[in-house]
Amino acid sequence: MPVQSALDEQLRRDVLRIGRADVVVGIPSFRNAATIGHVAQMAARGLRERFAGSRVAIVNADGGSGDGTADRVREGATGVPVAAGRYAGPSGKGSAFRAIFEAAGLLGARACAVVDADLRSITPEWIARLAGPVVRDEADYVTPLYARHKHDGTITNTIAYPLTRALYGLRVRQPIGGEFGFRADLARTFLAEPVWEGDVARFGIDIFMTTTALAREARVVQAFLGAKVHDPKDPAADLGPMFTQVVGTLLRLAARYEEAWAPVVGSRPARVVGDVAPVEPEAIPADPARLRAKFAATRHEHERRWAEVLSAAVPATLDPDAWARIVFDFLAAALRDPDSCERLAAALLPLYYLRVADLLDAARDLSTAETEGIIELGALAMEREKRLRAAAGFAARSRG
Ligand SMILES: Nc1nc2c(ncn2[C@@H]2O[C@H](COP(=O)(O)OP(=O)(O)OP(=O)(O)O)[C@@H](O)[C@H]2O)c(=O)[nH]1
Ligand SMILES: [Mg+2]
Repeated sequence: MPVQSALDEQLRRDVLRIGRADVVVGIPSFRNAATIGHVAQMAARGLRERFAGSRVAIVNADGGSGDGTADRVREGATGVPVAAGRYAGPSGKGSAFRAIFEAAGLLGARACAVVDADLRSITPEWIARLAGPVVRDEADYVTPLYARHKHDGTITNTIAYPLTRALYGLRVRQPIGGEFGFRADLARTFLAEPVWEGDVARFGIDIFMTTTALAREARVVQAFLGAKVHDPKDPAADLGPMFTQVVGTLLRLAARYEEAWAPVVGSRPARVVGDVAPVEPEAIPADPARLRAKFAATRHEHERRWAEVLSAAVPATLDPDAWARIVFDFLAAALRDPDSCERLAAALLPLYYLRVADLLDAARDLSTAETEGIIELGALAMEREKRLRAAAGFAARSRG
């Protein structure tokens, strides 16, 4: 249990009133009144229709929206008890999850699913696929698998997926997808980690959960969910803070779990629950020129650190091999000094802009499915880079 509760009074009261639930759906929110009613409605239907006979509940942990978000949840969740209130702790999705973990523990839940509050494409089946494998004791941790537009998920495609795959050896395609299922035991493990004041309290939460599950050898499966349609973000405008939170957390955990991943060579596929049907995701605009401009505008701030970290000069374009070398140089620096992970992630950001620009150019005339082939090449490059470095030791300053 955490030293300080992550539940505010209202949330705790609601949870205690509900008493017990075997299957819990958690929804983190911050100003999602326009969309969360639908999410609650689909979650309630999924729980009622697909877990009939189990005690179920919905927990909404909110960041202090003041826009009626909690009312929309209570209205939407017909026939399912709702606990809704604010979480305590730093503002962010991770703090909301921490409150959901704590609530699931108090409710004595066996399985929990979490879904974002801005989802438009969620159906009751999502709840069945996320929580079902855990309820049936076929899995400890369930990640989402969806068709995403080739311009969406750039943090996933450039680093979260390929690096997590190369390190821990499992091909979890959406390690930071936002929707998850997990055993309550695992939620207890998450809660016990001393991470709740930093980036994990914000958008580092997803990579923290997935990495913790992988490093502790939980049984991980992927749930096919069709397409993810949610409130869109402009990749050039919004992704900076999210990148540093996700990548800072990824590097820090890599330092912590080196013993778990160092011996892993290559990777194996992760099991998929549910039929994978072809889906055409909504198009997302992207502008490589703008990303290159951001790279050019911010590189000078970081060149000193690059000189310390990188084993070669930054090439004009970042192909999969060049990018894999850079990422493993940063990983090596993180292993040498785990307390520098946030600063390292910030220094990697301009290089990520450049890598995304190159990826967008390479995918310009390709379909979403064909782009997947490019992502695969990127992942294989990371696996190769890991093999090259293993002999010298992963923290070595540069390759001999
Ligand atoms: N409680 C709380 N929830 C948050 C906060 N920030 C985000 N969330 C929730 O976390 C979920 C995901 O947030 P989004 O902003 O949709 O982020 P995302 O979909 O992962 O990011 P993109 O893929 O870039 O669109 C949503 O349910 C948000 O309401 C916050 O500060 N507090
Ligand atoms: Mg979203």
